[in-house]
Amino acid sequence: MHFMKTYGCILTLLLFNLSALKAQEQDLQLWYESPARAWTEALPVGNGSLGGMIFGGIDRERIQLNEESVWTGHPIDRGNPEARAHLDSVRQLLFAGEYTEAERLAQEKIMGRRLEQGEHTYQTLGNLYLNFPGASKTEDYRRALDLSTAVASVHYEQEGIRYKRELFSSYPDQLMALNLSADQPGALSLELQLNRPSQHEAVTLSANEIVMREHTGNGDGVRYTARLRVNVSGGSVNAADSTLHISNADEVTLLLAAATDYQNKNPDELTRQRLDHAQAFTYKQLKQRHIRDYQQLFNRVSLDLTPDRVGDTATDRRLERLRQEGGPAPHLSELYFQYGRYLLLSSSRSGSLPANLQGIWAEGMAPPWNADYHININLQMNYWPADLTNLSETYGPFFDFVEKLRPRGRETARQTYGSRGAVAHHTTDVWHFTEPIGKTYWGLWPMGAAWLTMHFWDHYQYTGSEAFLRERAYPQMKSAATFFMDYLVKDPETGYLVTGPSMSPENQYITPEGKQASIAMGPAMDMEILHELFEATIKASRMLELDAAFRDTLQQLKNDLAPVRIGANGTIMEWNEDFEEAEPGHRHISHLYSLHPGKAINANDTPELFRAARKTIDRRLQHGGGHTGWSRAWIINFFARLKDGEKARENILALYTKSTLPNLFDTHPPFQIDGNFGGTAGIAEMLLQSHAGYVELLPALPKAWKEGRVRGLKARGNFIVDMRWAKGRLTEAVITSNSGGTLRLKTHFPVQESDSSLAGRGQPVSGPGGAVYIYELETNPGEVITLMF
Ligand code: FUC
Repeated sequence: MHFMKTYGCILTLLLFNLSALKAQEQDLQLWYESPARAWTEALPVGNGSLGGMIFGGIDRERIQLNEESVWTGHPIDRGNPEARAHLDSVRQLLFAGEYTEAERLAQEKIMGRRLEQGEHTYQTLGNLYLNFPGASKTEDYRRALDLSTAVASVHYEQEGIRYKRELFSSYPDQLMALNLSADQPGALSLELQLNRPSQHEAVTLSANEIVMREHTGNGDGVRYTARLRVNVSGGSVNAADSTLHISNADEVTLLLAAATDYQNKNPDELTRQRLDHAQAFTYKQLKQRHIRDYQQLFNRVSLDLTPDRVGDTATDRRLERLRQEGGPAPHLSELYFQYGRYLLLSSSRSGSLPANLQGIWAEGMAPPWNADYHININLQMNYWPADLTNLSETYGPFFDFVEKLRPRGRETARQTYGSRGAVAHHTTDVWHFTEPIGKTYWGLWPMGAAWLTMHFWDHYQYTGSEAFLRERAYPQMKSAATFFMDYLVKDPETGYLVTGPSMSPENQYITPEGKQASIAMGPAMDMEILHELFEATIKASRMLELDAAFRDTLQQLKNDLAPVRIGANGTIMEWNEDFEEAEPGHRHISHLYSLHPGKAINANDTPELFRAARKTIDRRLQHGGGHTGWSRAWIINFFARLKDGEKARENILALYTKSTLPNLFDTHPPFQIDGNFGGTAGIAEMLLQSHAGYVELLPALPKAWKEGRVRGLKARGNFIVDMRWAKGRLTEAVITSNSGGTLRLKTHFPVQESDSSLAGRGQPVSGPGGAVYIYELETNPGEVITLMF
């Protein structure tokens, strides 16, 4: 074995940092040769809460604006007061095989109130328009988003003058900045307007400000203020007819702040304070402050999958070419991966709401699904890359939000099920509702909170923060597990404990009478989530030395939980009876929860289920599965966990060619951001996995990525992993142990012998001779371990 500690840091620097920086400067740009014609061609900027989409128009620039808490509505009770009284009857009907009758009764008596589309919804903040009167023919146009700085830009030439616009949304200064400049003095003349498609906005003008205010939802929603301040050098500014006119300026900087009263703060004051504070800085300083803040997080990870660089092809053309000609497109994977990290940083910073179905970017007054928080896959998927791609800080808003569901969740548990603990169903919104709403075949699924809870445990595993475990993860886990202690029932036929009435999101099955039904007792996904939730909660309570009696009860219940089973066709049974799916190619592949994001289905512990999982995906795909962006992204993660790099890559290409818009937003269709985040996580899972008790290096490397390096991915146990490979073979890994502790390492290549002082600390558990090598060694906090293969 060859554990080389010496020079670890220097090597890391040489091998990873320099090349990574070079790659980032050159290639981490989305760029286009013409202005955006549609919103899905515009480029997004964001600071977690304040977002903009820049179109780059020549005679008219449009920056479409969002503020994450611009929501209509208010908290309302959406539950069905009759639910609890009818719960048992629905269960009995399901146990008796009266599926459609059970469904009818549940629909009538259990389901709560669904609001009309758009009643409580996220909405656009409005638009900032810049009109350039008399604009003439343009040359040398380029519109770009640089992921290495989080600055969008537009460059062009007109009548021999070169013009430039730059846009970014700053987290440290909580504002958006748009700077316009030209290479000749006095060349900038434009008109500015701020408006909103509601047409209920009130716009006021002063010498250098436009302020827009509104009580959204016609008075049922948040109040917002958007405040735009103009700074010009040279030229003049005049206000007239709700427009600011700027004439013959040398340079123009527009600063925009926006806020709402969602958190009971005064948006007028907040926006004024932010802009006043920014007056202390020049545009250049604001930009530097933004870039410094962004790069501290973004630069932790670099990915280089190809020695051949992309050359000079615009992003939309590259996508188009890939669609027509196919191809390995490894560089597109670098870009897509880093774009996912960019989007997470831009839609989820601490102190804000979590990324919604569209992150923070939504164009109109009634975005699809209200751009809310669906919690039967979508919100969860948004956070798959958070720890893995070393952006643990972006998780803050997610945990805050899930904790805020708890009081309502306790009320719903009591009212609907007569249970203690907290529950949430398939979706929620900024008003934190948790009741089952709408149709049974998507709404009657009491597992939302339980699944969200698993993220707390996972985050603890990645970060090793005992304070997080004690103060946040464990109380959340206890509350979720407590609900199921009261709620689970015994299946009279098998004696196992099952959930229900529930369903397998959002699929239906064929009843023995040939009818379609959705609700069932003990669907596979529910049981998989519960096995893992109970196991984690038991472990956590033991680690924290808390709640011994509670732990024992949980252990007994866990022993009695219905197991996951394989059906007659060799796939994992989606329901507790071997039903046929109404939609065998359904986009949700819920019964593989324990393959990903869960961990119980893996080659070591459950080889039969592992093989059946493969068949399950194949069956879904044979029947047209993966047709939505997020579904495709999940499939990439599944194949990564099945250690099938070729299949993972095949599905990555399908994601790019079938479910990606010109601005690289994922499309369901329509635009939905989960696929971006799921795809990003999938790429990382192909390179590094740590769910099964060890850190596995290059578990699913496809042939097309035969040369490459990655720096900065995070593994559970708080290890930071850098790797380099050539000809499809791992050559070097540098692992930084942030918290110390046991490193169990799994590789497909043996570590070479060496005379290093670390030699002898690791033991190959299997091999040589076998295809897999497992090393186990104790690490100290901060220790850097360099391994040559
Ligand atoms: C889930 C999915 C849909 C869609 C919606 C927002 O319910 O089943 O496909 O992504 O969320």
